[in-house]
Amino acid sequence: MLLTDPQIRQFQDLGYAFPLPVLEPGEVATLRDRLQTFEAGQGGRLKPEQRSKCHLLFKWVDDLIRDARILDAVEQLIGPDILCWNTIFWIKEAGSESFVSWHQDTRYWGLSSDKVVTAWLALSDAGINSGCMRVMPGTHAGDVLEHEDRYHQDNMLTRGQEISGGLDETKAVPMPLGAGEMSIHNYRLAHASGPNTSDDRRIGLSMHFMPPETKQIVGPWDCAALVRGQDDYGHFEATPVPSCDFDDAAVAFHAKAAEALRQVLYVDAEQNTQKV
Ligand SMILES: O=C(O)CCC(=O)C(=O)O
Repeated sequence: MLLTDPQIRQFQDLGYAFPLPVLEPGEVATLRDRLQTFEAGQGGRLKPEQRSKCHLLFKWVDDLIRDARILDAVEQLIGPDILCWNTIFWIKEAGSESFVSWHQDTRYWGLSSDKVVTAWLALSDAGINSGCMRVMPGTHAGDVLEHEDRYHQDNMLTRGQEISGGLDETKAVPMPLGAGEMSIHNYRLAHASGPNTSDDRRIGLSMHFMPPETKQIVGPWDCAALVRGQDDYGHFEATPVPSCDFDDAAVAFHAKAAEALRQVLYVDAEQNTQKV
């Protein structure tokens, strides 16, 4: 799937593009079923430590980060050599108060590049009433804003980090998606999302792509999957490609990768809220 010229221009000027059709209805239903069968099998929802770097746990997520329908669009934005740094499930249960405060990911991920791109794929409908993402157009081109840690049990972010100076919410743009559609945004773009007042779960999978010249500048070690082209830099250890869901070698690697991620996300934090 290729972005049109106006979509590329909008991404460059405003920091985002949506909705981009990716999966057919039958494919979304199959993937949602695989997730929910797994959840039922372990007796409940995903555990916090299963949310991040989840391409190392679920083979079908690893397949998604290599899917040409996603990567063709990403390549148009960051070039032919592409690493996937992280994958995160964002699940808001039906009627849940879960929310995400206004934040810029640049502030917390320890990545040196301005070109990191988030692709957010909807595995259920993600409309306004289910708490779809909202973005603040153009903020990707400005400074990294001051954030405060405002720990809150319903905030899905590790520290409840929130941009401290008031943002003008009247300028926010909601990005509603149907199941199988995706949005793309620059990780410096300020974004947030509200509670899910619908009677269905809102299931999102974010995939974070970057060019290989990127460095991890907060943590001592990090890893990423080479999903297209080549990595001439070697700043990130290559993650193993799982051969099946919960492949032993990939699960062992996941434990190390998730711990390294926690060290970056919680660096200097007052609380470890165990949300990842
Ligand atoms: O799923 C959400 O509502 C927020 C996701 C998010 O913050 C992200 O993908 O960076």
